[in-house]
Amino acid sequence: MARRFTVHERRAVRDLSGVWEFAFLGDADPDAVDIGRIGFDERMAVPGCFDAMPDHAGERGLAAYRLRVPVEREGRHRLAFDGVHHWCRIFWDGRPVRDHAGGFTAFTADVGRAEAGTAELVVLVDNRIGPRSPLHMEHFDWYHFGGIARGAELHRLPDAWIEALRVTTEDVGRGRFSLRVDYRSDGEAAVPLVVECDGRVLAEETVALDGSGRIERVFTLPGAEPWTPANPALHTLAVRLGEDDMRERFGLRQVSAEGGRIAVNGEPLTLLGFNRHESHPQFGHSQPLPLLLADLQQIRDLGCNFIRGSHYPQDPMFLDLCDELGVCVWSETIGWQYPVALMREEAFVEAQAQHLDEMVAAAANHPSIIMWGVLNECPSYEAEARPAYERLLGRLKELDPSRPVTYATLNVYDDRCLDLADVVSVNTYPGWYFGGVDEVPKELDRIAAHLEREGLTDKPLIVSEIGAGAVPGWRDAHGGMWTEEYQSELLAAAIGHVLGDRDRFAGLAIWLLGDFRTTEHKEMLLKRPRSANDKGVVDEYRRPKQAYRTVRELFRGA
Ligand code: ADA
Repeated sequence: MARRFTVHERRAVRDLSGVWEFAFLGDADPDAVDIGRIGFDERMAVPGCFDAMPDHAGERGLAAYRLRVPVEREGRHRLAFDGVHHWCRIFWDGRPVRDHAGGFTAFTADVGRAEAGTAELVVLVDNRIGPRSPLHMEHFDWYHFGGIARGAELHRLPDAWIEALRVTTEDVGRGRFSLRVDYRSDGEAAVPLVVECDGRVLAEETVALDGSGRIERVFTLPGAEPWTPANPALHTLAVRLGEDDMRERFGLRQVSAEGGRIAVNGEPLTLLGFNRHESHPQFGHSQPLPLLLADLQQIRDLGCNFIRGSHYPQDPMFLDLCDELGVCVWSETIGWQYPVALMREEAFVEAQAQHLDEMVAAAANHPSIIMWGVLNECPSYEAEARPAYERLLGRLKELDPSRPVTYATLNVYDDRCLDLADVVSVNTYPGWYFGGVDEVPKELDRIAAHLEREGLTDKPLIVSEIGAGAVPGWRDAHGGMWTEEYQSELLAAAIGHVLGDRDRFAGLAIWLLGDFRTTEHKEMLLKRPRSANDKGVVDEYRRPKQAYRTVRELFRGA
């Protein structure tokens, strides 16, 4: 996985990014494709989204990517992909090795023992909305781009190898943290384990690898600086197990959500920020480094301390940069108003659970992630949807008891699942889908009063979406809906109200940082001029609108 540090120094890792051979197969059924007969007469960038490129803009169908991969030495090999949209089947030397559904999360594909020489890697990628990728639906309010959108690597694994490292802060003041090393090995063996933190040896021992696949240790870093948004101190852990190694960066920090406040290391925070989509007219869901940095420069310039990753897990490099810059992140699974009938289906909930597992596995060590979320605006107001919420929020708690969990509710007044969340997060559009700007403070007060009546004041309340559309450059004397003036006025009202009552409002994530392309679904398109959700304070090319200055002044003065 492309990170801000070298993850493996000893393990042989080959970066597969570059220009691959490509063919667009259109309406083909992946089960019927003979990969030996594909004419790869095009070229495509990896990482990249093929349907954001001029030759295939807006096309849906099956695509094939091919790369000839040098294999330096014979041995056990594994492919690692950081995100492929939305469904793929991977072939190694003509042999199918894995299918994967759902973009935005990392997964691996074991290819077994490979001979030295050149292997042929073919990836069939399907960007059609359909049963192969049940997590994506056409009515969602964003355009689902397709392709090998994030990085890809080939790893050679020794006889015993590290699957994952998990670092959990146990006691910030004493610099105590626990480390879990998940490993796999071909057989039982006694191998050296060396753990270093910031170049200091914390453990050097011989461990007997058994069937448990897990080594657990607790360490202290006396006097180590904790991670806070103001001083995001990071520590680098290097673990060597036998012939293999892995590094991870972490921060000493604990998060709590009690007494109506979110606190990092005991310091209550008012979360101020935006929802952020990973979308760009030229790159789709692929996020080139300069783009990630541009977003973060604007996030910092705007005075934000918070980003909600709407509505799917964000790029690992973005999270690394948030760790470094002290930006708190809400990381959530993919979702957008799934119908209740779907949420009752076992196969669907299972697909969500697998995606959730992948999200946590890839991102659990980021100190910037201060809460996990699921299922944006799904029917949490329907009794039949509750089992899905129970299962998914419960799964998050099981995988990571150290972070609060939440979900953005579409209808707080009838919600039936708020007791399952640690943080109550409310999406609301006063002044846009109902009422005028004067409705903003009234609605926010109504929400707070409702939660008080329900006895839910111990749970911090976040306004997880609020905003107004503004067609870039559209200004007029009336200052009505779709103008930059109106958006600016509405956001000022929302921010003013939240900041004026920090005892009741623990945070605000404005909808939206940057405009993005929406779905082709007619019902949605008719509400989206320029085919874009244009509630951003910058447009899709990150050019600031009038509201940018307004928000910047208010957030910076907070
Ligand atoms: C919802 C949804 C967002 C977006 C927004 C809007 O709250 O969660 O993804 O669609 O509405 O712009 O209407």
